[in-house]
Amino acid sequence: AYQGRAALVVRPATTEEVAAVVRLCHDAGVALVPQGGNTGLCGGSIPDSSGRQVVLSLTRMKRIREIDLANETITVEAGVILQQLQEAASQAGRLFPLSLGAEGSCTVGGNLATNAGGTAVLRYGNMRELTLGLEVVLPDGRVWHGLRGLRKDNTGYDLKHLFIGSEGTLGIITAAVLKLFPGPHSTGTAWVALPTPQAAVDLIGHVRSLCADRLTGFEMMSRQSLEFVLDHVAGCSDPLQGPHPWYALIELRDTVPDAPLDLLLESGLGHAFETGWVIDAVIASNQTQAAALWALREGISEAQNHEGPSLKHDISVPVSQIPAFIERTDSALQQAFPGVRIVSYGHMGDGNLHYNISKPLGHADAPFKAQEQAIMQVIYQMTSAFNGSISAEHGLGQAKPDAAAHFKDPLEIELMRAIKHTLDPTGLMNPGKVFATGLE
Ligand code: S2G
Ligand code: ZN
Repeated sequence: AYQGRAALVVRPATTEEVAAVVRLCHDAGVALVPQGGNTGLCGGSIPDSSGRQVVLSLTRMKRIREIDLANETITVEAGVILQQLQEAASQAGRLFPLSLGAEGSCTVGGNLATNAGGTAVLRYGNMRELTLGLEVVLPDGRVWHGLRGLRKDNTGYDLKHLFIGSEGTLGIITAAVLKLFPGPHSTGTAWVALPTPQAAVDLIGHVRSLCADRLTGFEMMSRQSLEFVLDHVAGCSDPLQGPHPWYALIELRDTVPDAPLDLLLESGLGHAFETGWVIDAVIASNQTQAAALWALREGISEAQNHEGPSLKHDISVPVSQIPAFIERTDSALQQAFPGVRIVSYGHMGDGNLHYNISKPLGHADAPFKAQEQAIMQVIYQMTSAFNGSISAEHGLGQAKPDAAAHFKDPLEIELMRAIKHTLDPTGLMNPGKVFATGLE
């Protein structure tokens, strides 16, 4: 989706090498574009077309430096692939909970730079909540050695939170101390059909009151989203009879081996049937069936690409407002752009919808793509009207700085610029990202 042309790509293997490259670029006035797994959806790791920017790839920094079981922490370098981190935690009998579709190729550095979310935020939080310490190469080449594994440290501003989510515009994250959690020994997974998004809101409230922290995932998707997957993802089939307007994938986890999570799901869903929140349901009877249900959910992102351009809108509103947002935005879009196909799905428990738009059936790509800005305006204006965010988890990159400048409070942009000018006065760290042109 984004093209660029780098003067060169540098692949340092240690923090000292990263610092040396940054110092050289700083002294030479050359802009740097940090890059991890390059799986971002907003072009945050792609250089501009000038051919003058240097891509600094963290992919050779792959060491897992330390696992401290008693402190429940793991210290990893930025180039470690998320799946490798998950496996290292599991081999140590622990869980590192961050999980998202790109986990086979995204890097921990990129997860930190974008404050990645994914499907377990409901229980464990974003990358921000999973991080205790950072090592960062600052724009002038100095190294901040902040790799502390402390859960309590009230000695002034919590500096790591400036760099988490800064998308490489304030410095280069080279390592982190991350939290580990007790590994789950029981999992319960259900796929349910719902009449409305409001039923999903009612259901998640009920399940959470019943299961508390054992509720680790609650993903919602529209029938349109499921139909794309059934049409384009091999090996996928509809778990229930007949089409239904909405679906939810519910996951429970417990550290107790053989915990009766299926019974908990059955009793929770029994009440949901009585109240009409649920039309139909299936509970996975083994891990294979559970994985097949997750494949339906994780397949949506890929499946959209088979239906022409997918105009992505990663928005969040208060959970209670999701039904009204969907109703009002769907009708506003159909009125202005009749026939557009709305692929509405996402992390219901976080109030985070991937509200993606595909072209009307039979229409050509180009005229639909030409409506991208107008469609985006309708969706972001409605998001704003619900006091939501125009980028819940994917960040701003080069795709959304203008929208952020338009929809965010000007005072927030001013404070962000003050921080940017303090840490990167020469503006060489990932220029053109996060800030709109002229606002850096
Ligand atoms: C997800 C992936 C991006 C998209 O699947 O949770 O974050 O909207 C999204 O296709
Ligand atoms: Zn997502």
